[in-house]
Amino acid sequence: MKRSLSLIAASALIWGAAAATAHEYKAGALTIGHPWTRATPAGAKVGGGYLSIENKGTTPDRLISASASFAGKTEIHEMAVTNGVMTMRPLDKGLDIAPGAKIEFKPGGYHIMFMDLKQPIEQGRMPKATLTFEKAGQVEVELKVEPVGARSSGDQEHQHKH
Ligand SMILES: [Cu+2]
Repeated sequence: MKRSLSLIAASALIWGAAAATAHEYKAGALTIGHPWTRATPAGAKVGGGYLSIENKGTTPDRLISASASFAGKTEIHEMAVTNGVMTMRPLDKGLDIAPGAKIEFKPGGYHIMFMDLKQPIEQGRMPKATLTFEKAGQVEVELKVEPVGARSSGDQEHQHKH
C-alpha cells in the first residue's frame, strides 16, 4: 500500500513537470508556444518575455500589445542595429503575424519587455502576462521562469536536439 502511494506521487510529479516545461496556448488560428522569462536579480527594473507565435490560419493577425500585473509598463520590442550598435526599440504598431508564419521571441531578437517591475521575477512561480491580438483577442499566458541570464528555456533546447 505504501509503495503504490509513492508511485502515484512520483507520476504526479513527472506530469506536473511536463506541464510546466512544455505549455502552449491556442487562440483562434494562433498557437502560442512555451512562454518563458528569466529571474531578475535584486533591484532589476526590467525583464524579458519570450515565446513563439504560429499562425495556422489563412489571414494575417497582429500582436498589438502585452501587459502584466507585475510590471508597470509592458512593450513589444525588436532588436535593431543602429550605427553599428545593437539596440532595442518598441514596435509601436505591434508585430504582424502572416498566415503560415512562426515567429520566435528570444534573447537577442523579438521580446516582450517588462518595465518598472513591481517585484522581482522569481523561479518556481508562473507569472501571468496578457497578449492582445488584433483578431485572436486577448490571451492570458503563464511564463516559465528560467535562471538569471538564461539564453534559452530548457524545453526549447531539448526540442532543438531532435
Ligand atoms: Cu527590450
